[in-house]
Amino acid sequence: MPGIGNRELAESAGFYEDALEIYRAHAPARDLADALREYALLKSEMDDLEEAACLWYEAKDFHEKAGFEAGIADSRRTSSSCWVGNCSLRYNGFNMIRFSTAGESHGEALIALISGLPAGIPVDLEFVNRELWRRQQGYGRGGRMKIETDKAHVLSGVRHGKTIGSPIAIEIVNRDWKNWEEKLPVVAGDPAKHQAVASPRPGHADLAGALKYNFPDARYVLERASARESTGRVAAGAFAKLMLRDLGIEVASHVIRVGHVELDRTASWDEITAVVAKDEIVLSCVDSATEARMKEEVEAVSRTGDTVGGVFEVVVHGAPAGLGTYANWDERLDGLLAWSVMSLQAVKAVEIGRGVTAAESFGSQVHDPIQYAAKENGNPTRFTRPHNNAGGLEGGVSNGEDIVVRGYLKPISTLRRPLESVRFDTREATSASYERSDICVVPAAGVAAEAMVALTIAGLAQQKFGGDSMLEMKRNFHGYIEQIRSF
Ligand code: EPS
Repeated sequence: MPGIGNRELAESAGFYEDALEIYRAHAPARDLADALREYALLKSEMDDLEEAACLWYEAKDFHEKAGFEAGIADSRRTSSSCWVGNCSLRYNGFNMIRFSTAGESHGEALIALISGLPAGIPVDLEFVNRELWRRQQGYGRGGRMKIETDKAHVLSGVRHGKTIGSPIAIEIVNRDWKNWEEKLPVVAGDPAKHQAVASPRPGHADLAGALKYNFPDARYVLERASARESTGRVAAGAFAKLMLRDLGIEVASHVIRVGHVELDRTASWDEITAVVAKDEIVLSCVDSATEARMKEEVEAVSRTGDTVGGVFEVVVHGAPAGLGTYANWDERLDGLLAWSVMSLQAVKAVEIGRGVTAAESFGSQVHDPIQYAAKENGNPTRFTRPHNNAGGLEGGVSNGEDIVVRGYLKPISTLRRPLESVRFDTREATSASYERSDICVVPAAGVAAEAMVALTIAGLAQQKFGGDSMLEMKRNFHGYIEQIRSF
């Protein structure tokens, strides 16, 4: 290999690159590793810490191949320090992912706008549309889902199959709009054709919304409060999932309760992903016998004109320790997750890990003992836990275990056998309004919650690892992973 000597650094770098090409093709692993280390030193001298870290990292791999223990440890440590140096220069606490949605349930379309994602995320539109399809599924969905085939029409921010760092605007057309154009026009239209929601439904936003916005009836309230809005969240969340997937982090959900029927065991990650991969979704329970009983529960309430709620569980697999922080109350991961899942329509409680059972148990039964798995040759691997009652976070910080968030859904508030209510116009006692709705939405709500969790985790990943491009983010991310591995 050419030495640094008196040559210009940049010229030397050129020589190293040429030489490395030949070494990669012909040299034994140990020699190539040594060459990579030399070049990494030169790159550090040139202040190109990112590249230096990559070279040290590669050197470590070849030292591993050559079985050179001292080299592995040295390269690993040096790679980490290069990364850390680099991350601290790049860190930008305000570099969060932002998203918002617009659209009414029976308007022309739903809109999702997401910005702050790095450039270079491979965009798989089939995946995005499958997520939208998953949100429409489940036993107990209403007639609307037979009308709609939700599809993402990407208007901006994606070119040639990748994100370009610009805001991404997505439109999802409401097919039902053709039935509502005259009932809900943008212009004044014919008042005789408007369709008022004359008496508020207990449990819905109808009454509080009408009072707040000074509407004569609850039509406009229903239009925006409807869970149809979660379509936009799922579209935005699919992009967050695509970014996370590029970092090796996956988000999935399953159903653990419908009404009185509960899954009485924990589900493995493989079981949950198998449920997510299904082409026919019933109630998204990992256990088929329990799912059959859940279905009977939905059938029973359907017969009596009632509705039923339940519990879904979202799991984040592959997230590193260190997302979120205990340092400030509004940066704690548990708080952020609770906020994002609780903001979904019909969610009335959020549980992190086994938070509910923890409240009625002793500390010795709840907390997850800490163990350490070392390889036979003494190389570090990772801290491990025999169980995960904490749900993958302690003190508001992810701890490297699966992050587990449960959402508790109230039953849908539109009842075919309506509860007592009052007419908006005359204040006379009457039954609550009824119009087409669902009987059970627990699997669909789980999909929407996956989106919210993915957006939260992706936002924290963007904040921690930064990066305008995926290349940059991945370097920072893998450097941090290496730092944790060699902790
Ligand atoms: C929903 C679409 C809605 C409802 C449901 C969710 O369609 P429509 O009102 O036309 O039947 O099925 O909305 C509610 C549960 C609610 O409370 O508003 C959807 O796309 O998820």
